[in-house]
Amino acid sequence: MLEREILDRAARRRPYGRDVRLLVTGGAGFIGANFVHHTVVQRPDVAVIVLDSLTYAGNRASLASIDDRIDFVHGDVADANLVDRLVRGVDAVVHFAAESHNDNSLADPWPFVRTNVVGTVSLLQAVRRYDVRYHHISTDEVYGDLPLDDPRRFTEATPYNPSSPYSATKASSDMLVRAWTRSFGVRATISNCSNNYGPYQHVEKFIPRQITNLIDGVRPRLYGAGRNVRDWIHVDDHNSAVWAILERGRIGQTYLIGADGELDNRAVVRLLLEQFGCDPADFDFVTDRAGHDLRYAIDASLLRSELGWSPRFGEFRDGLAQTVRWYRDNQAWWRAGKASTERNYAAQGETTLR
Ligand code: NAD
Ligand code: TDX
Repeated sequence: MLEREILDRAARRRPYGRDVRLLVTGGAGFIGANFVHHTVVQRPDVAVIVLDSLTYAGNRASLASIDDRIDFVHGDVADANLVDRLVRGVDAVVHFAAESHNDNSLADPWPFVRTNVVGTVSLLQAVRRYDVRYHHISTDEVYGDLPLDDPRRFTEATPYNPSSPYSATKASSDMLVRAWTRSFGVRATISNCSNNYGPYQHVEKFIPRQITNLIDGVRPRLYGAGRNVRDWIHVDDHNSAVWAILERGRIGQTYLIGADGELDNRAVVRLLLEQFGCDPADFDFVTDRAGHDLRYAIDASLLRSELGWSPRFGEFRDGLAQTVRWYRDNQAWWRAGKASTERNYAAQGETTLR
């Protein structure tokens, strides 16, 4: 559909006879695409407009099977005029769009500043102008990292202490949301989630990179000593939490999203090797990431107790097996980006250590 037509429809209220009009930024990316699929299936009362600039990380094919159920606008969240025209016609915005990969932010921070910081301001100005409900998607990385042997986990009260250019821009965007809420009364909520896994995740990220390596008979690659801990959550559990916050969250509140999924990277690789029937020692250590955060861990008590949310995916092993199946069954989706991703890693200086 022509962008003009979508804008016209967005400018009029509820042209489909549906109850809620929702603008989803970054809806062609990993979590955003899963959110749009989830919404189309679970919430037929919601009309979805996706705004996505289709960077290397955005993939139109992720939405192909529901194309007739959504409106898609190819555009930039930092384009304040476009954002203003779109926000004017909706009831709520969920802002997923971001430059999301730590390694890329170390190589070139500028796109991160533009999309994550300037893009957020452009949305905040528009939701302020039209008094539109806004939900901001963020990350646990804003809190920095925790020691390995430490009972503490991140809570909503943990001070911000970001390590990478990526997490510093996400922390900045959270601060901007808080400022617009306090100073201008914007009706916003924020969620900070831990590491997601599941279908449609770009092959640059840890789990899909190792799965697609294994499909191609290449050994998984662990940064440093592989001892870094991430707190894994299935993307569908992240998105059900986002819906709980959209519907029942307190305005101005931050909610941490996590599913008690702490594992070190070696353990994840061992589980993958097991699922491919390989020897558990069949992996390589490669150059560590600069400033590599040691451990993330989320305490999601507030989300659970106040909003009654709980994750549906119990066993990480099962969610991982489902994800492996998805990458085996959807090779056309990821093959196009695999070689260029690996060239990127090589150009960033990644070498095998032992
Ligand atoms: P992704 O990189 O897979 O997708 C990002 C999407 O945003 C892509 O479709 C891309 O084309 C789009 N985009 C980028 N710049 C844009 C711009 N200027 N204008 C419009 N669209 C643009 O990212 P993801 O992993 O799906 O992450 C989505 C959000 O969730 C991000 O805000 C990220 O910080 C946050 N988050 C991610 C994780 C995770 O584990 N992946 C965990 C917590 C929070
Ligand atoms: O090849 C690899 N080998 C490896 O050991 C890659 C790509 C990563 N790693 C390690 C680095 C991390 O310790 O695996 C862990 C996960 O790495 P990423 O997938 O790059 O995720 P991370 O840096 O933890 O950030 C992710 O979670 C928080 C998302 O990319 C962010 O967008 C989100 O905010």
